[in-house]
Amino acid sequence: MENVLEVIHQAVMEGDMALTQQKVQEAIDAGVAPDSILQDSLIPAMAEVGRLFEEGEYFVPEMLIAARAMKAGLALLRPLLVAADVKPAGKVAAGTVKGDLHDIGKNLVCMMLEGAGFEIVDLGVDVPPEKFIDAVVNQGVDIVAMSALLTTTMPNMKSTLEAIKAAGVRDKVKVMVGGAPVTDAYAREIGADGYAPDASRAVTLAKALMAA
Ligand code: B1M
Repeated sequence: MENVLEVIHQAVMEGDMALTQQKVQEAIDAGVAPDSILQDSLIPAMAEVGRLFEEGEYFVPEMLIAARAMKAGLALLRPLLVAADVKPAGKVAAGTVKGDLHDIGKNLVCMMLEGAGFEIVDLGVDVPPEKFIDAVVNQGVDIVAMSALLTTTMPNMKSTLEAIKAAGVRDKVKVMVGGAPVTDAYAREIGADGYAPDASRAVTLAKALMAA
């Protein structure tokens, strides 16, 4: 059965959605533990994709199709993982801030985080501060992940952070930010807990924030 896990690993890396689904189903049917399919095949494959992206060997399209293949495999596993009560790596509420409709990068970040075992509450685009706060208060998320692609909407990261503070829940959640115009210096200036320049490093950051 080691072989089928290797095939799934390779299929995800190549972004072969159909083969990923077929082999994940085959592994399930053969009795491989869902947690093992996730931890020993899907997650390492996405980690490898992230590494290749950081090294400049993979680009956004390769990362996107790999993430889609991973998602397709995960869709078959999810009900089994829930039934087996496998704990996620953490729960993340992700959204593009108020006034901003760009979601390709945010979706990629969500997919990579999901690929790394995080549970995602995708708040979508044009997300007002109240929606982020609602996710912290009512959905028990560990991390708020804000994306912004416009210099004009970046300040809404600051106002969202201020609203989270004003709601008295800042100590309940870590806040990470990213998006093309966002910088590490800006993240520090507004009091976020971290900044990631791309989806792969968003995973590294989210893991570090969970460990902190
Ligand atoms: Co818009 N747009 N756009 N646009 N758009 C940009 C961002 C722009 C740079 C284009 C330009 O002028 N050169 C410019 C912004 C200029 C600025 O503010 N300085 C711009 C503009 C001006 C606009 C409009 C105002 C245009 C208009 O209507 N006059 C308008 C605004 C609408 C609004 O949001 N209110 C607008 C609209 C649109 C479309 C709807 C047409 C479309 C968005 C479709 C969609 O997302 N569903 C669009 C697109 C596609 C772009 C460009 C071409 C591509 C963005 C993208 O998807 N990149 C963009 C130009 C460019 O970037 N070259 C542009 C690919 C994506 C994978 O990268 O989103 O950077 P990115 O995400 C990366 C990292 O940034 C990071 O990880 C991702 C993957 O590695 N990351 C995070 C992102 N979020 C993160 C969160 C994290 C961590 C990492 O932690 C939480």
